Amino acid sequence: MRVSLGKMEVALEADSLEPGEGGFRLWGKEVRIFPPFQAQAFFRHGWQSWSLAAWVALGKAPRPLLPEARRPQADDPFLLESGAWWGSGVGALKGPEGGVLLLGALDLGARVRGEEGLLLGRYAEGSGAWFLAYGEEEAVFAAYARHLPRQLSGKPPRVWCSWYSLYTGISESLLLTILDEIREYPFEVFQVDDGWQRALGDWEPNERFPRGMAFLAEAIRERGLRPGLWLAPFLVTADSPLYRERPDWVLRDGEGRPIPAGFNWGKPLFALDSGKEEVVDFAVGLVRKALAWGYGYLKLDFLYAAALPGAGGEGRYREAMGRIRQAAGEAYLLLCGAPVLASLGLADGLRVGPDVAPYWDNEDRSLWLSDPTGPGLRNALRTSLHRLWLLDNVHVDPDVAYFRTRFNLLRPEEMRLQEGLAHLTAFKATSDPPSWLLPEERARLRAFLSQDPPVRRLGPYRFQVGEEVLDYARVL
Ligand code: 9PG
Repeated sequence: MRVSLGKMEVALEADSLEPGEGGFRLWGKEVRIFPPFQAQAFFRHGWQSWSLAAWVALGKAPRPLLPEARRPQADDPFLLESGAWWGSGVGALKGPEGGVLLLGALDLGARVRGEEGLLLGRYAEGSGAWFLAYGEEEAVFAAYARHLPRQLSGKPPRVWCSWYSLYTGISESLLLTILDEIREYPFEVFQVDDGWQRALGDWEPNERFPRGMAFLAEAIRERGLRPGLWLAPFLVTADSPLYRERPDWVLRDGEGRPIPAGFNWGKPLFALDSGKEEVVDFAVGLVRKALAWGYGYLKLDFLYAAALPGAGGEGRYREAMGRIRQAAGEAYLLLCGAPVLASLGLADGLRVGPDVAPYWDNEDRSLWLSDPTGPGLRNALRTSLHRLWLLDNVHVDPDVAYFRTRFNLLRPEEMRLQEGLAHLTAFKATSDPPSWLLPEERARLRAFLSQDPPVRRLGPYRFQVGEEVLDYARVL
């Protein structure tokens, strides 16, 4: 078959096709598109929030991650293990004149491979629909995004999040102190991150929260803020009571061995089997519990654990998350570590990159382990910048901005890039306690929260944000 995309004729193989808005719709388990140009670059879209999204050079094969870095929390294992360039759900080739040929799945569980003369799309199971377009980069991604689910609930929130300053060292008394410190700043959400729970799977407050989570939520609300809470509903560790009590809930391989679902906090992580109805009931119950405590903003994290192949993949993830969405009602759901395309329409906010950190890059990990998903500002900016085309589908969360120079190795111009990205997405968050800030840093934080400077795209990696021109080229 041949189709005419603008002025370009493209040969392709698919079961069927028809013209659609901004391009063509194709159908097939596997579709092949043959660009009439020699592509130089491939848009490689990682599976979940933390996975790499970027243009990569087709001349070079993907650098295999060293085994230490080939962790299930980095990406779809299939993508990590392949010697070819594959992406999750969507892929694109850039022609010599800069024109972009995009192939994007319209159903779940698809991968796209890029070669100099081929774009190949394949559904892991069954068959499905595809979108094909050619044109200017921004236009073709926007056209694809219009075919995907969307749910936009007003403006993104302004969040104080405990993670990137206190990490797991949070306590009721420390958070109450910070609540007082931020009184003068126009935050909307005060989000308690990881560190409040007894264990993964044991979602009760630990000894550092002596008056309980409902008490803390009430204290947050009294200060006019919306209480936010971090949960990882589908994770468990071997030292958690849940692991002993419900061994049948742990996702296992054919031999009955627990499937590794990552490594963090110095121990292996395991997934709860979202394919089991009881596990989804448990996750829904957990969300209900947090809502009953008074938390109206939930950061649901490590969600890829509910979308692993053994549990039923993205299809099962969407069923499980659909039930959570329903139980959550009007509460704000920020999904993190989440399969990106499969989360659209269910998430209010979606983390679109790896974690920021108070440094630019950890070269031990990014260079020597070839891992682009570790914490660091460069990795976070790179992937988030390549997912801005989702801005009309979901609140795009590029992670927190830093204002502090204390406990921070970032240069001011690096911090500006993250601050600018927050203005671009309108999702404004920080973890800096005002008491850590110098007077001029406090003023900057206040301005960040209270002003919405006009943003204009000057080029793929150049933006005008208010008076400033921000150039993200050094991120690439
Ligand atoms: C809490 C944090 C914060 C953060 C989340 C998530 O091992 N890993 O690859 C890994 C990736 C991200 C991560 C933790 C571990 O951070 O993105 O905002 O909530 O959990 O533990």
